[in-house]
Amino acid sequence: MKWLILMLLLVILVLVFQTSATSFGPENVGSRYGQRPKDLILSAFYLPYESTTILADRFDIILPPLVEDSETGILTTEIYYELKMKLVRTLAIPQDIPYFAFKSEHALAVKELSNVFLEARDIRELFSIAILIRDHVNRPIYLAALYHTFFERKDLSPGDLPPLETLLPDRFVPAVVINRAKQLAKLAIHHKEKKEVTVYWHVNETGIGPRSPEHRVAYWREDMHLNNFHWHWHLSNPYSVRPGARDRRGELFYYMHHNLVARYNMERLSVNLEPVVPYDTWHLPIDDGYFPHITTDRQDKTFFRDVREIPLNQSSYVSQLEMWRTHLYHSIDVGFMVKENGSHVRLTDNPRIGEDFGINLLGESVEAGASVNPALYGNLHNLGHDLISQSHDPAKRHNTQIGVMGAVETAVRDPAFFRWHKFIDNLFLRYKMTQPPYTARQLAGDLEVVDVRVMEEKVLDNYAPTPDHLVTFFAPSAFDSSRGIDFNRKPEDDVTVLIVTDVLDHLEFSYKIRIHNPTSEFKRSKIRIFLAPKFDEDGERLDFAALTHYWTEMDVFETQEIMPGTDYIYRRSNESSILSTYHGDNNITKFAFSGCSWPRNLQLPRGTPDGMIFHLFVMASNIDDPSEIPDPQPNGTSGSFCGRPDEKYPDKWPMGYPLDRRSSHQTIESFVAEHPNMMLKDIVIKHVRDRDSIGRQPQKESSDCLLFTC
Ligand SMILES: [Cu+2]
Repeated sequence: MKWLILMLLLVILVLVFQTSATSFGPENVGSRYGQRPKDLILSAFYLPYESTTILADRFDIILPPLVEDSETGILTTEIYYELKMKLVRTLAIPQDIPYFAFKSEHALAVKELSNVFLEARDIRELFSIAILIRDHVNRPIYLAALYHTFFERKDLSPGDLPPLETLLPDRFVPAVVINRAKQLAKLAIHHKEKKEVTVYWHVNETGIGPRSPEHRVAYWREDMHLNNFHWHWHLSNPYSVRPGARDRRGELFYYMHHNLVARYNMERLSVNLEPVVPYDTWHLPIDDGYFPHITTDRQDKTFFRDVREIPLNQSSYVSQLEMWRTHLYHSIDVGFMVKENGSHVRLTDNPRIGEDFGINLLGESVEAGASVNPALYGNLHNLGHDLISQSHDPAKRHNTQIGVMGAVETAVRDPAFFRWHKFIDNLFLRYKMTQPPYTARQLAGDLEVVDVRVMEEKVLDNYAPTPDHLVTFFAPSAFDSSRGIDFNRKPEDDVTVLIVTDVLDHLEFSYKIRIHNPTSEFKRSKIRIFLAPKFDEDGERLDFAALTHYWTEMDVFETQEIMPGTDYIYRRSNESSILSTYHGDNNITKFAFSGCSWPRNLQLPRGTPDGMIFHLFVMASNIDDPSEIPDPQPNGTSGSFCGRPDEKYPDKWPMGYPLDRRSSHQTIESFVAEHPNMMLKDIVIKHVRDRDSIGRQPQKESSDCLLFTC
């Protein structure tokens, strides 16, 4: 009997212990301070100065017993066995290394951790799990999984995501600036006088010196919002996502990166540089190195070499890349890919019912995500990032870290990113050129575009905007780094540390489109607006084929009903399909936007001081299904560049339609002249130094002056 009572007591004890260790449901997260679920989860992002115990106390969370970490001496939680078993890959990644998105072990760790976040019953449970494990997992991997969770969960919105630079400033800002911020914050905390510290970071403090021509476009490659966008894109559309969870994901990979490279080339033309040279001769050195001053450098004259890992079976070999490239080129040229079982799958962008877009199959195989045959087509894009990021120390002799090309939040900074992506883009364009030109029927539309006018909004008193003339300039952009850098603050120290730099910007503008509706019915239309430079680096006119490399989407949207006869369509630039609908309400950090959105400040290419001429292409196409009411753009996602989780891509045509294929026309002018539903307009983009210089005489641009001060 005594034994029986003892056994019973033991069972009760085990049950009690298990419950306290495994259940972190809503009942455990108190609402002592009345936190909204959104605020609760956002605090899980901010790491450095609030320890797990402080955070748990603030939110009234019951944690399992704390233990002392044998290495750091910090008191932290112990993860219960069941959870540990779900996070085997995640916990195997060392905590103090950057997150290498293009390495499959890292991508799988993010997937594993986000699955745990997705399984949580509600936000409170998700929060409890997040703070329970955050001391134990690699920080960027933890953040990547949380970001991905915001794109997946219906009870969270990507529009609420904090900009990544506020969480990981050291991935966006040179180390010297971070040190300056730390010094100033220390003084402010010590003297208790200032509530706000501002650290100015000059746009010329880049990873490339003014003696290199590449310095001229460093402001663009190193733009915080552009790097933030690239991070968001890859976490909203990861190659490891469940196949089918993102409609036309492979095609979107092509389309977003194509636009990124096309816009980079427009920027290069604006500062008198030739378009980027693709990196496709892999035994030749990449002339320019890149020293980002945030993480590892990449010396001059590095090139693709085998990366020999220990263990050796994780090595990457250049010959693998060459083999995959040959197989991909062959598939493009013969018009089909070969599946694992040997059957053929046709490559066409005019798919029949049940067939996939050829460009989507190619995109999935090139990146590589849900490839039709991973053994044959390999992992070209990801491995290229990997080889460049390790080209400075491929045999691991110097024990250096991987360069910026290995991480999605920093890759765009390196000029080699664009050389690599122009090679990838050319591979896709090789496929696009195999597609037959669109037929007259495919290009037709019921409505006619009579005139287009682009007008800046009149926001300055002494400046009268000129139709079809737009202005760009540099303007300050700030973010609050207080929650991403450990300033050794105590909770009562109320000091905000703003980091300010200049970014390219423009005045808001709008399109006024005059439409003729020759029918007797009210009709809706889908308007497609694209931009490309009119002249190349030698001042020659770009012909139809050359423009295929340049067209970039400015906006694609569905109109209201257009009445018979003449009607007008008005559209504001900030409503664009490449932007998210999120609008920051804080004036100081107004550029900080959330979710997956093309940077608002880079909506226009820079242009030149004298004014650079661009083609604006406008097409009124028919609505795919007139009975369908267009979905509003979800908060925090650009439909055109990022797609929508679990929804169809918002357009049925191949991305880039109707300018993504060859044509029998030599020039864009003759192509457009044949179609009354299209219109071509010259627009001029002028670059001035800053907002105060708008409307003044342009300054002379001298070749030896620093980019920013000219
Ligand atoms: Cu990318």
